Amino acid sequence: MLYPKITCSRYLVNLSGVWNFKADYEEEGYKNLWYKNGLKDYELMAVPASFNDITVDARLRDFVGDVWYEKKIVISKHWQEENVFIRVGSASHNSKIWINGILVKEHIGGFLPFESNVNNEIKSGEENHIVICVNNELTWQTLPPGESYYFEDVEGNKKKKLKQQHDFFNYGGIHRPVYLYSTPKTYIEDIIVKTDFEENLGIIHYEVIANEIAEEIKIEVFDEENQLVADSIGASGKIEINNVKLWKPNNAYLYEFVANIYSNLKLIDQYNLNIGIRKVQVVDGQFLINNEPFYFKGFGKHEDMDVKGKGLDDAINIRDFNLLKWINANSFRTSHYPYAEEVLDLADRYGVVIIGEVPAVGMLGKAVPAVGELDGVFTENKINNETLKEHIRVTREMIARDKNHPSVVMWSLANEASVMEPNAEPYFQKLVEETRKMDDRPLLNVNLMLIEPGKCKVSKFFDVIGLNLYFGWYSERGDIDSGKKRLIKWLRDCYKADKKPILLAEYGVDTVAGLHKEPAIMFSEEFQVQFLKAYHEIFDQLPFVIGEHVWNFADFMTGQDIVRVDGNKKGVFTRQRQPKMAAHYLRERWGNVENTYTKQLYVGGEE
Ligand code: GCB
Repeated sequence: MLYPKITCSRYLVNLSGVWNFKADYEEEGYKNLWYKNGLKDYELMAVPASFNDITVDARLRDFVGDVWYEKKIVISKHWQEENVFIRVGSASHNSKIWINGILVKEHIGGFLPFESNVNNEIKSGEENHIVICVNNELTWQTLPPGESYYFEDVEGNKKKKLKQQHDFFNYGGIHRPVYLYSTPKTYIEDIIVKTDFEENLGIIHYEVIANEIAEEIKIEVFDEENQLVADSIGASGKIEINNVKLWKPNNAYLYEFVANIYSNLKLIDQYNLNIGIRKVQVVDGQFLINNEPFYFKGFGKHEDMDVKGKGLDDAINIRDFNLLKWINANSFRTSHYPYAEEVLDLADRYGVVIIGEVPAVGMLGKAVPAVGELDGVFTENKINNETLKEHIRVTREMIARDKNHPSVVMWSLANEASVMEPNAEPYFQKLVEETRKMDDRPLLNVNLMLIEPGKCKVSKFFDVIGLNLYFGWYSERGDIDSGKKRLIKWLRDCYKADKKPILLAEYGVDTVAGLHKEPAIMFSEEFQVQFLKAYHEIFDQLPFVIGEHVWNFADFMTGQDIVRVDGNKKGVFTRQRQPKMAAHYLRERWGNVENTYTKQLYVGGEE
């Protein structure tokens, strides 16, 4: 799915801003036809933003159910001749859109875009009534899974609540921009670009998909100086670029790929895409970018901030990329869901390597942070065949959206699923099989520390194993030394069992900014530094460890719980994006660890 943009043949209207808004506390919206009759007694709401932290009303912050958004807009009469689409960047989690009282789109899933052609429903040159209903409930058949239920207090009052296993606040609302955009009647629906190179020759395999057979399709490729470096005719083909400049981690080079559709020698539609030429492989236990080993230095992140929650914010996003550069990081995982396309555009430009994750988080018999025995969830009425279908569908949506981003080097198909269960094996086998048909990037599965070495039933299907390890924090609490001993044994045992390169996908500790203790204790800034240093001493001894992603880039909001003080405080930066002591330590370490860091060459099963 192409991101909407203005080109010589397309136009768009950004509907971000202030919308009418109403939370449906009494569950009356559908009954009273709000989508047709409009909202009465509404309040004002920002789009894009989560609705939860905008007001001072705890009932709205914790609301579970339908919220309604409404906007009235006149569109140009010139759009009569065009195709018109409405497109929502994302809304959490399930949405419906009505134009002038007519349902035009339903979408399940909170982190990916959805759109609909509205030629028949929209009135050019007149006022249009747009209503979007967003529901923030989850089930065992959604990604992420969860369960809503009615809680009854001692007086018999009922309230809808959500039970979730994942450790971040279940923000709801329209999180990414809403656009109305136009295309010509014959238009480019999609572009697929795959790149490679041989010595100095860059290679682009492309496919341009139009909604109807186009007479002529012409491709032009421009370099960063806006010079035409190659062109081609036809809906698909191979383009070669001499003296290619590769897209490299921390050193991005982007070409502009321009697709043009002609009819009777007249340009009908044009779409331009930034592309990077690079190659990714996992070979002999190494992660290779452009045939060079790549060592991941960076973080698991969240889309999360004060007031806006998960609402797209360019200022925060650019600040984050500046901080990543400052701290000498080269990568991050979009834990635990696909981030905004605007974020991936920045990653392409800053040369930050991305692991794109589907929202398969919390496929677990306990809420995170989980300790003790886990109940089975790969069962008939929990994670079942319907969930698998949804998992495949969402993965397909993510790949369809993100496939052309050079920054995205790997897909993460799950975080902390209950993969020691026998039923997890056929589930993941099928998921991986289907995903490999969609794209050829390496695949990652991320395991929690309750899955003991050798107990993961699904590692064999994946290219890289991610581990989330917190010894010295969730176990050996406060005892970094003992945690470190367990860590090295654990990593060696995991490698022996699975023989796959290991990415430390999460390790870290909650740290209250400004809390200093000598000797260090849990939650102090000193403890965070000592913990990270101890882990790095181990990683540096193990050649099969191909990267380190600290949990987390910044403090983030979670549900209320006795183990969370105003959210999760494992950030190396505060929620306001200021450094803790550990940020200075990481900056120094990562300044000395090359992107191509390898510890020693090894073959097959040996370290
Ligand atoms: C994990 C989860 C992450 C949590 C983190 C923690 O393993 O993947 O979502 O936030 O632990 O801080 O407990």
